[in-house]
Amino acid sequence: MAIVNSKNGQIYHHYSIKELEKAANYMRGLNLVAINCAKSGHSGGTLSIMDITAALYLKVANHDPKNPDWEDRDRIIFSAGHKAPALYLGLGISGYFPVEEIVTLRKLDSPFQGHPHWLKLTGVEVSTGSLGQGLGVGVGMALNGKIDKRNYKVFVITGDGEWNEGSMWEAAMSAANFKLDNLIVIIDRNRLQIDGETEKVMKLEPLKDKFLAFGFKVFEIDGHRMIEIVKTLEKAKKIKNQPTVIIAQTVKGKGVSFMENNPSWHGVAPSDDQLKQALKELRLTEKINVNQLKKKAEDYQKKIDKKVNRLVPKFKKDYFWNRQDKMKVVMEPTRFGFGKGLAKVGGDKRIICLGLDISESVKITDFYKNYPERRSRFFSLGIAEQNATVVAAGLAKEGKLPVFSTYGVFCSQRNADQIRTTVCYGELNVFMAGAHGGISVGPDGATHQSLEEIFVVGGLPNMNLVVPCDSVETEKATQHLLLKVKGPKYLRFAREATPIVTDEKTPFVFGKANIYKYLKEKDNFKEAFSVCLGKEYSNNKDKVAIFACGPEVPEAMRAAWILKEEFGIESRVVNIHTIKPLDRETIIKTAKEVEVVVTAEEHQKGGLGNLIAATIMEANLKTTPKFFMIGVNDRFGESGEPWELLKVFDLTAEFITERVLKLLKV
Ligand SMILES: Cc1ncc(C[n+]2csc(CCOP(=O)(O)OP(=O)(O)O)c2C)c(N)n1
Repeated sequence: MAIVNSKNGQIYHHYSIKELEKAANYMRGLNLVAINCAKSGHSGGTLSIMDITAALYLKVANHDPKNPDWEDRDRIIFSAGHKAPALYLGLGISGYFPVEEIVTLRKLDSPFQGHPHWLKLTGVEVSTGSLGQGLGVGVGMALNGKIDKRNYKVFVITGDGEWNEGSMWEAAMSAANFKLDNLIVIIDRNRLQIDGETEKVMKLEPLKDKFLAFGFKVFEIDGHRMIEIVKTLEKAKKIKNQPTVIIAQTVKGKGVSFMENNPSWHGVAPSDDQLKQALKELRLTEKINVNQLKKKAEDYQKKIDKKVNRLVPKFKKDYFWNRQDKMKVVMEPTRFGFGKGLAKVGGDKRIICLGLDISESVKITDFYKNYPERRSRFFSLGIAEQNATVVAAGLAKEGKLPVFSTYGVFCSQRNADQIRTTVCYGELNVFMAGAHGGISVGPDGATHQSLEEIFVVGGLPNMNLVVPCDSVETEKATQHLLLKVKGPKYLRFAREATPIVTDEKTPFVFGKANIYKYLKEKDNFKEAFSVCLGKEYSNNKDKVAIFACGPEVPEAMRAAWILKEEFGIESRVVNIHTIKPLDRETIIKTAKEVEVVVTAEEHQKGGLGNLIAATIMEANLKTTPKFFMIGVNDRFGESGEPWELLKVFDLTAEFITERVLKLLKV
């Protein structure tokens, strides 16, 4: 069938193959415009799945945009959630909303999140983005169809790299076990994932034989030949007693010459010139009014800018980073420090690095980039965080120093039980580097914004946990953890460029906090502060202490600057870079000396804050300071620009300052 009136069964329009091809081409064009407007997004993998998306939404799947919750609709799940724009275009082109609205993709408050969220956009069946989970949800929905004796089908779109995840095979096993003939799995077999060719990253072939052995009906098709796509999908709907998999041979970046088969286009947006060229190649220059669409996106962003600006507390001057002639900072992502640290100590033959298909971005490749001889100590495990954790455990048990790194969410939570029971219980020497921590990951949205590691990892016995404040401190922490700390260790760092506030001379003692004191305005922000170890600090004039970790340390320092310059309030900033073991001595000493304590973390409120609060309370002081925690307030993140999100989530210096003033009743 197709798009259908759920009330009377009437099909709204019978699409011909030609019309479907045209629609897919148009969707490709709009897709690139939206990604260009967002300045980020997945060009390659959306283009490879676009023909199948058009066929499903316009021709094969039964659904009714006027009745999105129709119980008998076919379900379409994008298990590969990063292909979200294709899903949005499928919905838009079918009439769920005016399709041009997609130009607000990845912007703050947009229903078109970086990864799909079913509670933000009607028509999205399931929230996805963490690879390897959508297929299992599809199994559940198909099972429900059987239980309730409904005739709907469940189509699940998966990437091919996604099949590195063990959970995909668990889901496949259960689909065959339950003979789910209402489940149709589609593999976007474009043979590329982030780290390169699927067969080099983690061999998948012989894929067809694997599915046959699992008990699937298997079709192999050209995923860009519309007639073959439609015919095969229709055939798949009629298969009985077993689930179907369609291995669709596709080309990543299909339709745009410079994107085709080029892994570097995985997660990159086209520039204006590249967009122009792409639309020319797609013969859409006359059909898509780019200027008009870009204006729509810009107008939306202007509204957002206004809203965000209204939220931020105002002072006499604009104290935001590098807005004044004085107090300048250099910015660098903390992940660079991880790469540099790894490169420095990587000559130690015991160090083994494990790649998890996001290697370049998290900088683990710096380990061997300038040292080809180390390449033999780098192993790619693909998108398989659980396996990496236990493989690392095995290496550690044999005396090696294994390191793995991926997005903090997948590095600490996908594999939480492996970390707990195998690594921590066994006290194994595994280095886990949780990259891209916090909401400042930005437009990727909630699925990729790790906000819980301090709870999840910090709560584990035997764990060592460091959250460094800048790239220099990250470099020091990397080297120290790797070579000097025995046992499980987790390092949390971020993707976005943040101010460098330490240097070679700044002390870094594992387990011991540093204290910063704002002195006076200087040309260079860093030089406006003195810094020493907590136990060496003394100042009886401070009324306020701000305890912070990670990139909230520079924000806390900026708050100290505002407090002194605008209100004459003396404060100190305590950099708790080591969360575990905690520097209780400095925390208690500080609590005795100040009237107000504020904690600041780019994390769910309480990761750091609860630890500081508990330490102070357990000390049973004669007088306890007033207390407040700054952090993400028990909610998920969302898409938006990194600094925009820090403001919306009340995490910048202006909010810390405002809170201190409230507690001091200024
Ligand atoms: C559990 C998990 N690990 C890592 C990632 C980061 N990531 C996003 S896309 C991607 C590669 C996906 O490759 P593939 O499935 O082949 O999709 P395609 O190449 O078609 O875009 C990775 C590793 C993620 N989203 N989820």
